[in-house]
Amino acid sequence: MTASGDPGDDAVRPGASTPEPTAEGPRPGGVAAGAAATAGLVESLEILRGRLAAARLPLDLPGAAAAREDLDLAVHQLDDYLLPRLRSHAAPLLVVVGGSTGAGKSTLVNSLLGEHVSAPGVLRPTTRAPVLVHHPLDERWFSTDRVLPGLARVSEHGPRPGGDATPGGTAAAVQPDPTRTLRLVASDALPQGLALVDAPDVDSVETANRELAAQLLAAADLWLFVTTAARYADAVPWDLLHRAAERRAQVAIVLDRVDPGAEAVADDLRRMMDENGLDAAPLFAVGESELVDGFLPEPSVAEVSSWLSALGADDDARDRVATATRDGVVDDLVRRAVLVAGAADAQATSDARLRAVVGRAYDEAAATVDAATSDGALLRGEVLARWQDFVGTSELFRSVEQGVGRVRDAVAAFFRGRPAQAPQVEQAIAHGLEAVVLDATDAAAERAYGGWRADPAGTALLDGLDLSRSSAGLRARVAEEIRGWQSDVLDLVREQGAGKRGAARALSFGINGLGLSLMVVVFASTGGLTGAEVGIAGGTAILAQKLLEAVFGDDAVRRLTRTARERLAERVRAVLDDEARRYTAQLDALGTADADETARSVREAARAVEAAARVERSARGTAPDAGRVAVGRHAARLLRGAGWRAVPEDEPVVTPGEDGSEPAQRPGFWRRLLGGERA
Ligand SMILES: Nc1nc2c(ncn2[C@@H]2O[C@H](COP(=O)(O)OP(=O)(O)OP(=O)(O)O)[C@@H](O)[C@H]2O)c(=O)[nH]1
Ligand SMILES: [Mg+2]
Repeated sequence: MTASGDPGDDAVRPGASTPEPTAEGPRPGGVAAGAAATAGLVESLEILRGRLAAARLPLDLPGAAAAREDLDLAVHQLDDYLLPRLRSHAAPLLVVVGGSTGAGKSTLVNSLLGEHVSAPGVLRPTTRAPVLVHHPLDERWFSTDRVLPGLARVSEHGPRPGGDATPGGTAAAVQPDPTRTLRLVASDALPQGLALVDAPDVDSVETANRELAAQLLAAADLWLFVTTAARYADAVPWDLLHRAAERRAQVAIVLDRVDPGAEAVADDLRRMMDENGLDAAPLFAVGESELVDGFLPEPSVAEVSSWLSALGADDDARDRVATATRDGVVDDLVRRAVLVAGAADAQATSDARLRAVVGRAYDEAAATVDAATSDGALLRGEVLARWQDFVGTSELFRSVEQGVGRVRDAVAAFFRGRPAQAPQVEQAIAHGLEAVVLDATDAAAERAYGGWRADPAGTALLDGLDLSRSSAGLRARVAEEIRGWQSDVLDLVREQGAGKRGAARALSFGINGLGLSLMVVVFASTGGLTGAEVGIAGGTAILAQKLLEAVFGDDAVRRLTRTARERLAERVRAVLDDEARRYTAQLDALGTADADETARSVREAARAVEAAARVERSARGTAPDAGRVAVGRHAARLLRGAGWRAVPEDEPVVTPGEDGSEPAQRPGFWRRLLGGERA
């Protein structure tokens, strides 16, 4: 979200050099530094937001799900709360009424306003679309997507009579998903500078409700958390309250529908709050009573009402609440971003590990093929038999022992007489070679698959893919590459002959024979192999080598052998690479190869936020009023029940500390909330 075009933006954003004057006139000199520091913080947060939004944690590593949640929360924290809060310092304080299902949240909101803005109900969950109530003059802060940009606005001017809270005037229009909308209600009953949100239940049976409730609470300057005697110890609300305490979000708790004589419950809740980092949060107990026209009696809501009214009337108090929550959220965001960076590093490590498993498997296959095609192993069985059919006679061998000039003639004559046998040798070689490559490739697939199966991130990637075996078209592909190589070999021989006048005659008839000879030499080209040592295979190779040397000379044969081997290795490698890519393509699609870059950039941006926050906090020390607009001065309005005086002003109205000492005073509620005073 950007602030551009936002009428409510009070211009504390990057590049805004001169802060706008407040209602009190131009800001003093020290304020400029404060505004610049705020702009610096906003800028660093925008950079972090961009990097977080681009971050992906797709590999299913242990802890990745939690990190993804952190990532999601961090982006929401920025969009829904932090950036809008910083860009629009003067925006009303957003008080989100959240809590357990059916605890009486909507009834409480209606009762505080004395208006039916949100429909309560016996069916759970009742509230799906959150209702945001604001003073009519505060509408501009909420009608744009400045806050909660993901929720569509449905505007209502004033509550509907009889508590029918469905949006009016749009009956014929397509109803949007209630869990993705924000109903805006303008109400005179609310002080300017304070907005109330009636949220869905945090422990809803509906996932969308739960998620929306959590999102709304994360967007709040202040939580008004409603629970009951039956639910106050439930796990889900406490999960949220722990998170609030962790990030120092400002919280007040309402224990609703307390039966007479059940005061021990309030004490127990107070104890839980103290033990769980919410010792500074006020607790209000609202007694169970008959509703009148759907409203709680005024005395019942008097405490909550007075407290909220006091907050509405006090600029400094609101400012401190908002600042305390926002500082906590900045710190929480940095912590979360660092966790995300750690998770991104883990993704990069895992990506590299999975690639290495595949790399090793197919490198091993290449090595196996290399060994099996150079140690003479191929020169057995069918290949040997066909080769012997081809060269057959020892006559040739004898002529090879004679002078070079005669040999070429003899070779030419020899090959001329035996064209029919050549294709059979070629075929036998192709078959043998094919079997070697296929075996090695299948073994590599097994190893790669096994390696990925043993890795949690790998297992998830294999789901639904048939990667335990080589690809279906492998046999045909290998056969094609081998044919290609055999033709490479013939080309090599042909090229070699073309540059050598004396070889022309031998070549005119003997291309195939010389090509086969070269293949045979390749298959026995491991250093040190001799006929005596490797028996018949070596002997076969020696004859082939002598033939080639007789025609081309020693050097040329060495060169030809090396080149032919290289061509074979290249073609095998191409096949293996394609097979390996079936695995690595899964990782490529996820883009986890450069996750370490993501980690680095997120970490760097988080550090920059940390530094900018430090600057902003110290600048605030010198200019505490930076950006604040004096709304509260006009907000003498009291919420319903606030004027009720059931207890004298100086008597305790909130459950005091366990030892009963220092009872809280009504005017001090919000001061305790701000941590300045302890009950
Ligand atoms: N008698 C009595 N009934 C109440 C009181 N507070 C709420 N109720 C009733 O309890 C039911 C639930 O109240 P809601 O205000 O809808 O509760 P909620 O927390 O908004 O519920 P969800 O939106 O579903 O989470 C409704 O039928 C209310 O009329 C109360 O103090 N006294
Ligand atoms: Mg409700």
